[in-house]
Amino acid sequence: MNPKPSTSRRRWLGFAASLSAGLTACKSSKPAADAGPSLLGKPIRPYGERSPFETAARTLADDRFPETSNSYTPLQDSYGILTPSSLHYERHHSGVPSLDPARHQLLIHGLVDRPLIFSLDDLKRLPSQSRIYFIECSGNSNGEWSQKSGLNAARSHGLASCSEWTGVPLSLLLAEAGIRKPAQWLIAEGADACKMQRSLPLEKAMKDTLVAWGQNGEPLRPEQGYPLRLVVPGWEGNISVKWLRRLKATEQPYMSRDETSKYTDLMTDGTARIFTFTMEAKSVITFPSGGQKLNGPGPYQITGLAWSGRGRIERVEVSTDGGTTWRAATLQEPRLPIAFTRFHLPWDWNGSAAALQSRALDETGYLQPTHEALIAARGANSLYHYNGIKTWQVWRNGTVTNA
Ligand SMILES: Nc1nc2c(c(=O)[nH]1)N[C@H]1C(S)=C(S)[C@@H](COP(=O)(O)O)O[C@H]1N2
Ligand SMILES: [Mo]
Repeated sequence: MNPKPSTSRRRWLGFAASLSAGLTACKSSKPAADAGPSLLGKPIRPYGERSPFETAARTLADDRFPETSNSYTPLQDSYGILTPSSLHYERHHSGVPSLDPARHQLLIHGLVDRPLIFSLDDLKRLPSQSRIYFIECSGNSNGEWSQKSGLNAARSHGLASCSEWTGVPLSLLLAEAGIRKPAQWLIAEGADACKMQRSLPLEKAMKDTLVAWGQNGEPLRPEQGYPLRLVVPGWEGNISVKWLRRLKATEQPYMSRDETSKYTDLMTDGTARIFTFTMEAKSVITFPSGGQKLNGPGPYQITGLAWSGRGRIERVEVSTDGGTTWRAATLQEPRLPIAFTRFHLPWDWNGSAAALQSRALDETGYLQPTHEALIAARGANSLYHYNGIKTWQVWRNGTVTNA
């Protein structure tokens, strides 16, 4: 054996020593009055809550009208690939309606052989499926167009979350109703005050769209569309209509507010891209990320999330020198298509300033672009569909800021 431990090994030993010193300090300085193993603990309870020591929460957008606003998932505090339902980001155009599942119905009509009305009970008698998908608002990271977006990963990337959704494939309901020629679109409508409407191409409706009532093993949260929502995998969040009450088969799209004046991308030549549904490959480092602090040089695990609306994440590379050199990160299995993928990379921080970046490649060969490449392709008028490479700046004192 090498009699002289390497510097990095010595650093590890120092790290471990300070860790155990910390643990001892914790024990003696903070005797928890009600937590001793010999004392009787709290009684059983019907619905679980997290430890009172945990405080991660959604950040509410600073808005005068919280009913038409949004909240961000604290990605910087996340583990694994699933977002707890209580922390799933929210985006509401007219608040969260209170709907009685016993009275809620879904109407399918328009160019169909048999107009149908389904109650929740009717739907639940059909063969259901559970699938893990991310949902991302196309407005996520919109501040990054000017590189002025939020201080932390919630603010910059937290309009994206990943849940297991349970429901029935929309194709099954459409087969029951019998789509008539020349229908090419479905108009989906929500039961909230704005009656949100989006036009969904029939092809996507038949391919993998779910009519979902379950989220992470229990009913949808009211904020996520209770009791029924569309989940349109990999497409901009806006089309996953919540509080779903109606689907109308039509020949043409409706050109509703949310697909004309909103959710379109204004190009530099004055034209607008429209029906830009797919959320393209994107990634963000969640540790170390803005607002966090590194406790001195030494070994760390860089970690983050990558996702693509086009399918599986194939590779994630991480740079600690602002994109000059890249190293392949380890991808956590299972890598599910159209779901968050967790990546890790060990990093021995030498204490000097570092610019951390990640870039994702999906199974179609699409590589997440740099900020500059995205601006060159789309201009800077866009509000939606920002997926450029994100930089976090680590300073010599260990603080991490948005760059
Ligand atoms: N009925 C209805 N559906 C809706 C919305 C809405 O305001 N009303 N917001 C849309 C937008 S813009 C997004 S990004 C997603 C957000 O879903 P979440 O709140 O479950 O994260 O729902 C979409 N579906
Ligand atoms: Mo959205």
